[in-house]
Amino acid sequence: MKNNEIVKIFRQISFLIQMAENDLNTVYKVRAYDKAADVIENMSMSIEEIYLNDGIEGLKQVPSIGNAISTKIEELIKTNKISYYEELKKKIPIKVSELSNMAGFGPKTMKILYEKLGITTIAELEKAALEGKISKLKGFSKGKEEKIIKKIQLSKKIKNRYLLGNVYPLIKKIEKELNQQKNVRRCLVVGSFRRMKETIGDIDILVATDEPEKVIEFFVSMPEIQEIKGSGKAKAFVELRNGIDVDLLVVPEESFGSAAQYFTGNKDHNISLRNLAISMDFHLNEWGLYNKNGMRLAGCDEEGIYNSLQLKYIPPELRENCGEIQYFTEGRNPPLNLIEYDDLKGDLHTHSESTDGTMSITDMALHARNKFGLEYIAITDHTKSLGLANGLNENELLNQIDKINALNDTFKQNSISDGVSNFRILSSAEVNILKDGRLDIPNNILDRLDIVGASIHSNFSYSKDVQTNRLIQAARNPSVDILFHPTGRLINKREGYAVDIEKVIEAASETRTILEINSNYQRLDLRDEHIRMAVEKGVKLVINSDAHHPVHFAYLIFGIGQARRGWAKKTDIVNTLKVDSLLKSLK
Ligand code: DGT
Ligand code: CA
Ligand code: CA
Ligand code: ZN
Repeated sequence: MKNNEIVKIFRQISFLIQMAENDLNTVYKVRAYDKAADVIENMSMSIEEIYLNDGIEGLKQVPSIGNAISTKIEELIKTNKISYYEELKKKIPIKVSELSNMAGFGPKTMKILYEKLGITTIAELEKAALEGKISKLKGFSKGKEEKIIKKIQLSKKIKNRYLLGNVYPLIKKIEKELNQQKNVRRCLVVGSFRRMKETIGDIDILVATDEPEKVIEFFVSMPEIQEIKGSGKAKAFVELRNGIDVDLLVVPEESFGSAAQYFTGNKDHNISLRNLAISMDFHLNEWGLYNKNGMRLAGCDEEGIYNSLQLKYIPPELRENCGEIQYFTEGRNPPLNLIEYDDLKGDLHTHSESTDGTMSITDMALHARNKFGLEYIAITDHTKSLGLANGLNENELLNQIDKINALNDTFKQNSISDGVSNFRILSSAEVNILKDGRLDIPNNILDRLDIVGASIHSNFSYSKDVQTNRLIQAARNPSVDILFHPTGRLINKREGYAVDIEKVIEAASETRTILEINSNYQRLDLRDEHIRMAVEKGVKLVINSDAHHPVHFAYLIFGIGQARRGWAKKTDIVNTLKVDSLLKSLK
């Protein structure tokens, strides 16, 4: 029994309980299954092995797995079934594996559709929506029906792609461990992962070694691997416990550069590069770059390949065949000075426990400074019309300013006495944009804050014109410095509201409003091609974590990756500035 199979079953049980049961215990049961699924999803050990070695007691050592859950796991491993799950499926005979995966489409909605229209599969759901049956139900509308259709179409398109942030920590760990092996000379994760693409189909790992068999033997026995799908002299093909496939490719060291180039891709970039080689009477493949006499010109490192083709080195994030080969032609263009992974000095979008964050302002600041090396953060708690997040009203905002001023004073004093670097908390807010583009806090209050971000959190179903106008109005507001997550998308889950991004970029340019690159790996909003449009128009950008917990500062690398994919330079990103220069640069 694989970890990801257990996770799937637990998530389905949670979904079915919410459809089938409604008593005092429901909430607790649902939470127990959800938490267990979250934990198992991120484990590097096999749950089955833990059980086989140490029994129920072993399972109970795993955080979030208690009595009830461990007995269910035992039953599953012993009998291949959970009778409680079978009962639930009998009670609610829907195709739960399909329907529970449609995020944003919860068990409560599904319950109504099952009871009123007998819907049990996605195909039936799509048919009912297309026939207009759903909008006729009480509590449903034409808009909701259209959303269902859109969601089904989206879910057909995105099958089987993983979010970069969901696999990143585990893959980096595997890369590091391979690099530490004595017989591994070099190891690099290539493919879409290296290009920092927002979603990943499979993982490609490249290793240079003189002892391929030994390395492959080590790799396929790593605890993160749950199934070996194939393995040969220079290759292995496995599935990790979280379900993602990995291709391991082993090459001799003298071909490491050409193989890294080839397997980093993308495919179209490779084809263009190969054509360029052909036009110079060369030949390029994963083993090296050769001239017409078969003499090897380059291959041990990527720079050598690019330079021999009279190109400057092209960073992986740009290898999407979007004009990079023309741009990087030697002697043609000024250097790009892309934003680098250590360029950020601050974070202008973070939440505290005053609203829907989970930690105090002090904890957020200390983590930002001590663990992530930042010099400043803005606390951007939500504002009053966002009831769900406990949004702050005018008075609470003013109180928060006082609190932040006091904290800044202690930071100053401590840094003088401890000799540690000074840190600045900026007072701010994530102000909610209302239906008509006005804000829910008046300008005379906003002007007391150091910096102001604004974003849309509701009324996603308005027309493109209305949404675009909301954002343009917010940009035109003289108190608004930044538009947060401008399109509202959630990758693989929600397309975001309809918006004419070109017009928003134009308005940002006219009003000197900064646009956000939200680093939360579910958002990455703006997306890469929008970033490139904004950069071309000279619009300033900010890379923010949107941290609701101090560990979320780690998301910033995904925002930086996205910014690089959008060809953003250090000078395009305002939070590469020192705090004083940043504040001076605001509109
Ligand atoms: P993914 O896995 O869908 O997220 O995207 P990639 O880019 O990682 O694609 P993948 O895993 O199929 O292949 C890894 C790299 O190998 C790809 O980026 C470029 C290279 N490659 C694969 N197939 C071809 C091909 O037919 N021609 C060329 N020139 N390169 C290829
Ligand atoms: Ca891949
Ligand atoms: Ca692959
Ligand atoms: Zn936020």
